[in-house]
Amino acid sequence: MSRKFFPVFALLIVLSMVLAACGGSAAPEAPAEESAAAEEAPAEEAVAEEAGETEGAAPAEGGSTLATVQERGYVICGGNASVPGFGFIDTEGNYSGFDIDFCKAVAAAVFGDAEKYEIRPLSSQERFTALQSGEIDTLIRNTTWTLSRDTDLGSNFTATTFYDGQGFIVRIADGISALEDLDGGTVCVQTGTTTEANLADVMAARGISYEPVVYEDVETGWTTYEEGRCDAYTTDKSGLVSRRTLLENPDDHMIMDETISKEPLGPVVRHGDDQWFDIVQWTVYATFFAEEHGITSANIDDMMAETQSPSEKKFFGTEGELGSFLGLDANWSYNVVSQVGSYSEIYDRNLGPDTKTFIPRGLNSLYTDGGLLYAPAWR
Ligand SMILES: N[C@@H](CCC(=O)N[C@@H](CS)C(=O)NCC(=O)O)C(=O)O
Repeated sequence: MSRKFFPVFALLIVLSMVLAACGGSAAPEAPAEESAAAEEAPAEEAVAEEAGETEGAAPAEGGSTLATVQERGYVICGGNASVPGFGFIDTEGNYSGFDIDFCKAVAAAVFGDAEKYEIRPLSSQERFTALQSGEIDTLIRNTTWTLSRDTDLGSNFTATTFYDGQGFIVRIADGISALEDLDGGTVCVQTGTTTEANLADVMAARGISYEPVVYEDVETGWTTYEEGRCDAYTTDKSGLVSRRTLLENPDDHMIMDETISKEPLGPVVRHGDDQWFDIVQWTVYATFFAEEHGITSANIDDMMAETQSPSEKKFFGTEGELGSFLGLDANWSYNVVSQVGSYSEIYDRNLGPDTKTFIPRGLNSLYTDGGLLYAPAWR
């Protein structure tokens, strides 16, 4: 089962789109730094209102998310619906993407069935409130690990699945190739993101004057850029590669070389539930381990039958009791890889050379290939 939509959230999204449209969200607003802080703080009343009102909601703080998820029969991930390659909903209501696959991996680890998941589409602003209220079990949606989110916002970042950085897309015809060329210009940026504050910091540090064109709704932002009402659009480079594919003439736009920040993206859980944190984190590591060991969804049964490696035996669950330490079945990681794949399979399926959203692996390569991906010891 892949449960696709949730009426209350659908309503919230429609409402926010209506508000964004009515409120002319493309108009410049408060200085980026202030509004970023305001957007990111979880609205306490909203959290209180939402907590407990959702059927099968996970415990907002403490308690066993695993028990709640098992009782409910599926895992609920907060996802993105508008970033192809990472999290995207098609016209038939089906989700796909790199982040969606990691939600499926968690479902495979917990249930032995990668289809036992539901995606709740969340905007940048909604995501932390949804996590805090127990509305979702895990947030898997191009979310950057920052100190304040990891502490003050009550979130715990598990393993990073995608090392990213913030960039800029511009119209080639405008001849902009460096940040300095944006002096006196306008830059489209979405609220509730790290993007907004990074932009303000870097422009101030480099003495570049610009006008932020701040919007709430992602579609409004891209329309604003496409209509030429801002000179550049800034977000994570992954988001730029992804959304460029949706522009009317992608070839008219280029992503500048400049990378102005570190944006480590990965699944997030609530404070107060170490077991659930471990499950989500080690699910990601299972995909790294599989790539490190050359295990794929295609060869996993042969590898399991033939391996003499102690750590691979533990990985397959044919030796040891590692699964029970997580509260899962012995073959949990076998289920992750056989049903969803190794990290490289997940990456290539969504972001590989044969996709429209091709992004070279770069930092997202194994440590043995010069990247940052590294699974801790399987024992
Ligand atoms: N990684 C950054 C930015 C993530 C982000 O939300 N990016 C925007 C721009 S592509 C997005 O996904 N918007 C989709 C939406 O709000 O529906 C963060 O965690 O704040």
